[in-house]
Amino acid sequence: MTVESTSRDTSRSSTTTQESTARPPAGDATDRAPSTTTAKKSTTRNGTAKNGAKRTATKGGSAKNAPAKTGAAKSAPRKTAAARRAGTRKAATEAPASQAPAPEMVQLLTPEGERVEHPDYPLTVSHEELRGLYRDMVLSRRFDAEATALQRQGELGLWPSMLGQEAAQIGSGRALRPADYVFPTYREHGVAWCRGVDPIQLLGMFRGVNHGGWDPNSNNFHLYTIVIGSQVLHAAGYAMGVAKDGADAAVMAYFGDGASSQGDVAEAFTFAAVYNAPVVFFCQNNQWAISEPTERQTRVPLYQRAAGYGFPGLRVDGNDVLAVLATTRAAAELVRSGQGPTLIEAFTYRMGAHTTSDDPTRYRRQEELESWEARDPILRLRRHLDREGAADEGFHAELEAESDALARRVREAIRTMPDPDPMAMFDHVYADGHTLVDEERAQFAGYLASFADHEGN
Ligand SMILES: Cc1ncc(C[n+]2csc(CCOP(=O)(O)OP(=O)(O)O)c2C)c(N)n1
Ligand SMILES: [Mg+2]
Repeated sequence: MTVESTSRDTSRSSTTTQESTARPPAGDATDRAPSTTTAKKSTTRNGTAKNGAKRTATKGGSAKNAPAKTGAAKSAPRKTAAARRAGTRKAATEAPASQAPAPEMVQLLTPEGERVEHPDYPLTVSHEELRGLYRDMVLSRRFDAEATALQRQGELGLWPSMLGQEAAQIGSGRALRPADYVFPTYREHGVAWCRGVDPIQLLGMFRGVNHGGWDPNSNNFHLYTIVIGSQVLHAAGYAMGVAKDGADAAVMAYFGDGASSQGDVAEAFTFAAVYNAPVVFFCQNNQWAISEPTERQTRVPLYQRAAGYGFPGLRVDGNDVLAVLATTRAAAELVRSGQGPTLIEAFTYRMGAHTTSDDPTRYRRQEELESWEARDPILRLRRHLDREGAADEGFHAELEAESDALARRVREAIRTMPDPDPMAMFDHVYADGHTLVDEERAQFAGYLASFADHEGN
């Protein structure tokens, strides 16, 4: 389903490069006219599951047979494998899912920045609100770019960039109320921004100086979760608690297209559905799970999975901040009103690398990237602001200055971020202490004290 390590990425890259060369550019569906399908209607749109399962099995077999070595393109065994893959693709192309009309998608802003209406998602936004959304997106992109640069300079061990996903994150983040609770993955820097988490706090874990760096209860924003999909199950459980408390809050479970294949996500869907839990499952389908394209996760559009669990699902243009805002607001309202969970698939694109350890040129085509760059979420809102005359030069100049100041603050903060006290690693293992941990603490203290230059901290 997904590729775990960088080394395994590399070993598979000859396969994935070949395969992705032949696949149609991801996200062709975004080029189509905006949909008029409601979330309710979309729950009935399924029916290819049986064939899908069959095809998946065939493709799985093909992947297993793929050569493990890179650079095999010119060798004979590679040719055989390529032929096998071509056969697999043919089978997939002939399958009904590929011939089905492009899935419906809610859109309120075209890539040219033109406002369009959707009968189920009316949205009135003032110029001030538009500027606010634009500011959020610009500043979170700047923060993200700065973090990527700092990783390159050795200040962070790793950074997962959110480049390209700003509309999905800011639109959904700004749709929430303070009492709502968010369970993020590791890439939700824009959502963290909306929740009021100081961006500096996001960096500690990636610098290796703490395990999270913020108090989840201060902003109702849980710690980043690296274990794919596990936070979705946590969110479902939390939402079940919210329902029992009778609280007026929505729970947001963020996850990716790759995570949608995890058992934890399936279990979360089941529990949330049968317990009517107030959770919005928010899947950012950014088209890739490291080097694996979405077509390796599913044979039906991801939002249609909701139908099988008995709750509504919809696909929204994830590069359209207004559509994401409107659909997430509606979904949050729905779950708060006690009608059970709902699924939003935000159809977007990861424009950068999976993380700074990844090299996407090994497995995806430049044309694909360019087709999505033309739909850049920030550019789209900028075009809309210009059309509307909603922001003058003064606003943009001020924003640029604010952006530079944020970048400076991030750089200064990371370079002065204190290293942790090594003894602190024992502090939160158990809430009330434990004899084994006490022993280990004493042992480690002795070890540290054995160094001549040890200063007692
Ligand atoms: C349980 C588990 N399996 C594998 C991994 C390795 N891994 C890290 S990110 C990732 C891909 C996730 O893709 P997706 O859910 O689409 O999220 P994205 O990174 O695209 O935002 C994988 C497989 C992991 N962290 N946890
Ligand atoms: Mg993904």
